[in-house]
Amino acid sequence: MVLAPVPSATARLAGIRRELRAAPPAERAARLRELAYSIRRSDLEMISRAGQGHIGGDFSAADIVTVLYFAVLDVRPEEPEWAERDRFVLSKGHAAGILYSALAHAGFFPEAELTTFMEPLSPLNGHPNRRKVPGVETSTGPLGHGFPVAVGMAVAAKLDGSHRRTCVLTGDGELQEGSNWEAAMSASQQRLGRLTVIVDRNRFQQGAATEETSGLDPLDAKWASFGFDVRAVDGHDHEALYQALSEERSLDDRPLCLIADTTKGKGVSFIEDRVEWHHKVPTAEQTAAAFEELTAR
Ligand SMILES: Cc1ncc(C[n+]2csc(CCOP(=O)(O)OP(=O)(O)O)c2C)c(N)n1
Repeated sequence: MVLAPVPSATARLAGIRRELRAAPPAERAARLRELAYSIRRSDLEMISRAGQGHIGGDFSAADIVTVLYFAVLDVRPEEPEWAERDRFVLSKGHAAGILYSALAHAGFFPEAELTTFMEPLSPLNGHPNRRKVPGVETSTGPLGHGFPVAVGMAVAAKLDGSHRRTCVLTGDGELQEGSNWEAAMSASQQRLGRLTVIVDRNRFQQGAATEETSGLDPLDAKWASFGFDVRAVDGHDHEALYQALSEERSLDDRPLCLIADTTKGKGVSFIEDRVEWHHKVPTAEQTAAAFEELTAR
């Protein structure tokens, strides 16, 4: 099954991006917020229908992914392989649902396809597959793989002398995988100034808090010691995310790490900060209540 783009999606997305960039900050934030909550609602419906998914990590990443796709990344849904596109790698691949929802909202494929999430022949598997889903830059799922691949993409861009950006989203629990730190050393050694790693710092992993498992703090000092410029950002403040992700970076700057302070399950009161919602699936009643909360926000 091949997913086809929505007609005229490239022009539509470019138009939204242009408008958002030109808008006064309050208006930009309001529009991004509206989009992010619509993207969350679709994800909720997908997970509820499929009976599978990772709602906690999806919702903590929702605002970051929305700001990237609608205000920051230069991508063309009708030409997903356009060579000069900016790259986004979802290293925490279990959050596939929020990526699919964002890609569909951006027009990489019709939103109606989201109803097939997790069905046997659907391209929309539990982890993103670059051979099946347009817009997915690399297949992820095994934690600790996406960021190293993104570093390779940023090296390729630098060798090309290209200003295309590479952005990657990692989980904080994911950073317990040593491969990330090998990639970080390599990125700073090569001064990959157009590489941005965003850490979804929701302080939970599967089944426990990160600091109870294999603590990461002081995380900012760790990234700085690995040669990154480090910024803290509220991972649910759309304007703050937009500003942080729009910082001008040259090809030879140090790579950038944004530590995004997030809440796992953000947007639904009974899901927020509850460890069991890493991959718990809402009942019909919970889905209705969650949908209502996501609409009221
Ligand atoms: C190498 C590897 N080990 C284990 C898993 C199973 N797993 C999936 S999600 C997850 C927890 C990830 O935590 P974090 O990166 O903090 O993600 P978030 O809390 O943002 O969902 C684990 C252990 C995996 N996908 N890959």
